[in-house]
Amino acid sequence: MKTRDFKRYTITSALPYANGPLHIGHLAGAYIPADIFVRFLRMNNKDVAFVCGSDEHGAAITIKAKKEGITPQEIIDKYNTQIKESFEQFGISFDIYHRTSAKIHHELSQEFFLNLYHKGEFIEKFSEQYYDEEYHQFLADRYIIGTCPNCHNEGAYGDQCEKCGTSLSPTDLINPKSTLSGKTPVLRETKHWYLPLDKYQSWLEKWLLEGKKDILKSNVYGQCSSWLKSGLQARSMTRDLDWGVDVPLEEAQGKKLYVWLDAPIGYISATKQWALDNGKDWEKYWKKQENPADDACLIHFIGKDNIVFHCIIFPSILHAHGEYILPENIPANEFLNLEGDKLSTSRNHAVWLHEYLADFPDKQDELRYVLTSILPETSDSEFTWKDFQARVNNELVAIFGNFINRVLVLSHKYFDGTVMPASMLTEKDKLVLSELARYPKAISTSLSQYRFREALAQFMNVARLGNKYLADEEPWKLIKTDEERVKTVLNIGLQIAANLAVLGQPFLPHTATKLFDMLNFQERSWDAAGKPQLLVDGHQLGQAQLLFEKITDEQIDAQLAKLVEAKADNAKAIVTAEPVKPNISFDQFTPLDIRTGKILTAEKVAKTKKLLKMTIDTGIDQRTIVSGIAEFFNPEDIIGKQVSILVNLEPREIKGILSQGMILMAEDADGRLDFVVPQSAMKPGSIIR
Ligand code: B3M
Ligand code: ZN
Repeated sequence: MKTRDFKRYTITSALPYANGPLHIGHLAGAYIPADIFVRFLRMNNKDVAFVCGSDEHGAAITIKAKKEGITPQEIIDKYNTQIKESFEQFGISFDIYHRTSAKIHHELSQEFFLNLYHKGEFIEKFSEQYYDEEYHQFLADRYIIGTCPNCHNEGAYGDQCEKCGTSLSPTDLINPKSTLSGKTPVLRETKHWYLPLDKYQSWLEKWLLEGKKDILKSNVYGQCSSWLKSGLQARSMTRDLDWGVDVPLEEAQGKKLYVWLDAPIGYISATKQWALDNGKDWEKYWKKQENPADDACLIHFIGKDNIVFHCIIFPSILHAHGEYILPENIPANEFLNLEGDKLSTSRNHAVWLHEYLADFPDKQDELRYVLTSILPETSDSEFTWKDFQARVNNELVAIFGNFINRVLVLSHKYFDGTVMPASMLTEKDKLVLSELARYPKAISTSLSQYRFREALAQFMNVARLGNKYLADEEPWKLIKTDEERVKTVLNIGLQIAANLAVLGQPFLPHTATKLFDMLNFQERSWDAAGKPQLLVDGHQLGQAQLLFEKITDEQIDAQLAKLVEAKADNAKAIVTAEPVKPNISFDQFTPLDIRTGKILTAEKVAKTKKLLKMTIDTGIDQRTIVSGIAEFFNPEDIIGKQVSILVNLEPREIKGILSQGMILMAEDADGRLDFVVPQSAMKPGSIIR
C-alpha cells in the first residue's frame, strides 16, 4: 500500500445514527482506528481536523421515535448526548462532534443539492406512491398495512408480511390502509431527483479501480469493483418524508433530502463549525487548492456496510460538484462478532459502551487495547469476555504493568526516584538500546498503512523488551553486590518506560498520561521516541502507581450472565411475538411436496425492488419461480446455490410471470433471510419430509 506525505489531514469517522447507544462493534469499526491514526498524526505535528457527529435524519430516527412513543427530536437529543459521552469517555479525540440537525448543516446540504440541480446533474423522474389524503403526506412502506397477497394475514406491512415472511411492495397489499389515519391511501404521482450514478461509472472506474488499486485495502477494493462490475444505476436523492433536510425547491414542498445525501455532507458542515469556533479556514480541509500539492488528505474511517456510500456515491457527489477534494483512502473495517454470534441491537446481543463504562468505570484503555488487538481489519473477528480477561491479565498487567511497576518502584527504593547515569554499557545493554531504537519506525510504518493490530503488537514488544531485560538483569539481586551496575540497568529500564509513554499515546491515551505523570516527563512528540537518553541523568521521577489491575473471574462471569439473560429475554419476546400455529395432522402435512433443487439462473424482475426471477432445476423439471428476496441476495451470488422448493404449490402469476412453486426461506428476528437447505449437496429432486 502506497502512501504519500501530506501537510494537512481531514479525518472522518462514520456519523452514528442517533437512534440508539453505541456498542463495541461501532468502536472497533470506525472510531478506535481513526483515533489511533489521528493521535499519531498529531504527534507528528500534522495539521489535522478529526470530525464526526450524530446522523439525525432518515427513517432510522422516525421509526425509533414511533417505537419509543416520543418525538424524533427527543430521540436525537437523547442518543446524541449518550453517544457523545461514550466517545469522550473512551478518549476518541474528535476536534468536533457535531449534529446533522444543526442549521449550518441543513444550509450546506441544500447548497450542495442546488449546486448539482443548477448544473443539471439530476434526472427528474415520476413514480406512483401511496399518499394519505388526511395527513397530506406520502407514506413510507412501513406506514402502510394491508392483507398479504400470499398468506392473507391482514396485518402485513408495505415492505413485508411478518407472518409468512414474504417481502412486499406497498402496491402488493390487498386493501391497504395508512397507519397514520387508518384510511385507504391513494396512489399519487410523485417526483424525485435522481443522481445518475451510471453517468459517473467510467470516471469512477478510473479514479477508484485504476487510481487506487495499490492504496485501498483489499476488502474495500473488492466490494467496489463488484459494485462497479454489476453496473451503477441512478439513485434518488430525495424522499417523501417528514423528517430531514427540506429539498430546497419550490416544487418539492414536503420532500426531504435522502439521508445518504446529507449525512456525508455532515463531515463538511462539522468541519465548517469547528473552523468557525477555532478561527480556521474550513476550505483548506475540503476544497481543491490552487496548487494540488496543497490539497488536504481526506480519509474516511467506516464499517463495511458503509463502503458503497463512501467509495461510490459521496465521491460522485463531490466530483459532480467539482470544487471539493476526493478521499485519499477509505480504510473500512469488517464486522466484529461477540461470543460466536453477530452483534445485534434488536436481539440485545452486544456489549453496550455505556454499560461497560458503568461496570468498568476506569478501564477505558483496557477495552481500547483488546479491541485494537482484534480489529476486524481484513476479515470479521470475534470478541469474547474470556479473551478480554486473558489479554488484560496476561499482557497489560503481567507484561506492561509489571515492567513499569518494577522499574519505578526500584528507582524510588534505591535512588529516591532519581534517574542515575548509565555507565560501562555491556553488549546486552547496547543490543537492547538498539532494538528499542528501531521500534518507532516500525510502528509508524504499520500505522501509516492502517495496520493497527500489527502496530499495537510492536508496541507491546517494547514492553516485553523491558520486562525481559529486568527479569534477566535482576537488579533486585544485583543491588547487594554491584550498585553501579543497578544504576545502569535502571537507567536503561527507565528509558524504555519513557519510550512506552511516548509510543503508547495513540493506543492507550489514558495510560500514557498516567505514565507521563509517573515519570514526571513532558516530551510527547513521536520524534522523541527511540532515543536512548529520553530521561536525562538526575531527572526526578514522579510517584509510582499501578497502571492496570487484573480482571477477576467474577467480573467476567457477570458479563457472560448478562448476555445469557439477554438471550433468554429475547427468546421470550420471540415466543410472544409469534405464537405457534394450531396443530395439524400428519395427513395435512404429507400433501406438501418439498424437494431439493438448484438455482440455474437468477435475475431481478424489472421495475420491482424485491422480486427475483429464477430458473430452478428441481430434478423433475426446470421451472420458473419468482421470489421476494432481491433485497437480500444479488442474482449473480446465488446462481448454483442449493435450495428447497415446495414444488406442488398452485402456480401463480406475479408481475406477469408464472411462478411455479415456492423457495423455502428462514428468517431471524432481525429480518435476515437465508435459504433452507440440507447440510451437504443433495441431488436435485431429493424429497424433504
Ligand atoms: N449513519 C449509517 C451507520 O451508522 C450512517 C453512517 C453515516 S456516515 C456519513 O452505519
Ligand atoms: Zn403473508
